[in-house]
Amino acid sequence: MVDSNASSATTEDTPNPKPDGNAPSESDLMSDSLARKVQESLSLGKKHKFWETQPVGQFKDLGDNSLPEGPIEDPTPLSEVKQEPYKLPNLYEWITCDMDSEEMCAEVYNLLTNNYVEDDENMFRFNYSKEFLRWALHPPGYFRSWHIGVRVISSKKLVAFITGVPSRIRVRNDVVTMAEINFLCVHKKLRSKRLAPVMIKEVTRRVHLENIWQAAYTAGVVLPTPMSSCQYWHRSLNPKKLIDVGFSRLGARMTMSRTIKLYKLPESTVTPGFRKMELHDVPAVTRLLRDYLSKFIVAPDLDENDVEHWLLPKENVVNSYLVESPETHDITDFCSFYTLPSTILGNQNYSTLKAAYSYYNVSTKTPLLQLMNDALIVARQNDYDVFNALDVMLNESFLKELKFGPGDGKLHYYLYNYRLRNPLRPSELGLVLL
Ligand code: MYA
Repeated sequence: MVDSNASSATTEDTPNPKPDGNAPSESDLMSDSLARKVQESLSLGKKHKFWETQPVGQFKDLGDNSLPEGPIEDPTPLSEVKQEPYKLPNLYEWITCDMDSEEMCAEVYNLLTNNYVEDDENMFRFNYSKEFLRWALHPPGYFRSWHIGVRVISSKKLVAFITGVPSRIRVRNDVVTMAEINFLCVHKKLRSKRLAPVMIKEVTRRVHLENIWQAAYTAGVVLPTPMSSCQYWHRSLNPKKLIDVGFSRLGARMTMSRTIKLYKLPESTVTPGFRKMELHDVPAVTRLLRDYLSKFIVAPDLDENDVEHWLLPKENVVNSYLVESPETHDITDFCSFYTLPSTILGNQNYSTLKAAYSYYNVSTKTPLLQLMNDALIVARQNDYDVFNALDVMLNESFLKELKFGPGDGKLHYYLYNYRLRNPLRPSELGLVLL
């Protein structure tokens, strides 16, 4: 659905038929289309004037396996990090955004609500809530100085924003402290004036000042060079509304009533012991998650503080459920999703699409398919219109069977100042960025 940091509307309302045995796999197709995009941009002589100057994998090095994995540039002594902010065009000034302040948070919310990511057809725009923004920007050990705004000096209007939060990300066997960069936004009226590169350089400088030299981020656009290219899948929960607002289309030979029947879910969850996560579950959930995430090449290194922050349920922000064995009381399975509504642009009848985004899911005893079906059921009970999931981790194993359909956009994952020898398949990725 709406995305450029996400994907866009489903192209059909029935899940895709399974590819035949000889067809290329999803991940082959993915890297082919990426390779095509890169080829195209190289042959067009398309330059990335900014990204070519940055320590990121460059397109010309794709396929060169002789380059070592790991940091591209060494850290510089902190005394050599530029002490003063980058220069902005004359009429603008930097600010550090205190998201605890109601006024500041509202200003950021308004900038993003009106100017952040839209789908390719400009039908939907992300509408991160204020509670969500506070949660996303205040994890353990966050730096206020990484929440950066740009104002017009005369009017004080906020016109641009970028953020970082610290996180430990494991790449193979190395746990690297990184910044997760998100919410880059330039007001629609100030686009294409090369403000984004200045924003990125300024956040980089402030990250360096904390002696951190790597970052992770996602984008809907292809930049030099994705570590993985993933796809969003969408599971209709409220098909009539999704069709009415143009998010999805009625499938061939489908009527509305057949479609509603197709996506109907049971009234209540089926797994015995399925319940909401609570504070006292943090240690058990941390153990489950750490064990699960160890299977992926790139994944966050979560401790109990991180799990408490990122996964303890928070109304209208993040939902987490687990399975507590009725016999042993062991916590055996876990699933979670976050809430990211989108504004529906220019529709008479509806203004908001309520979307759930699959976050981290772990199954050890309950089949993943059943666990995720229960997640769909609670999402439907809570009035979500659609449940979205990327094809990361083991998600491919349930998407088609649970009637998710592929979206038509991609989400590209990137690392800054860290080279991987080869791009990863989505199933090798254990990371979900907000
Ligand atoms: S992804 C979400 C991005 N936001 C949106 O899509 C919201 C709507 N769009 C906008 O607000 C603007 O179009 C933005 C660009 C701000 C995106 N990531 O100023 P310009 C490059 C990185 O003239 P504008 C998210 O938040 C573009 O290729 N670079 O363009 C993660 C070109 O460079 P080059 C991007 O359209 C962000 C240059 O900017 C993106 O007015 C991660 C043009 O600048 C993009 N999404 O503004 C940021 N879009 O010539 C990187 C365009 O080289 C973090 N560009 O091709 C890197 C790590 C930093 C920390 C490091 C610490 C060690």
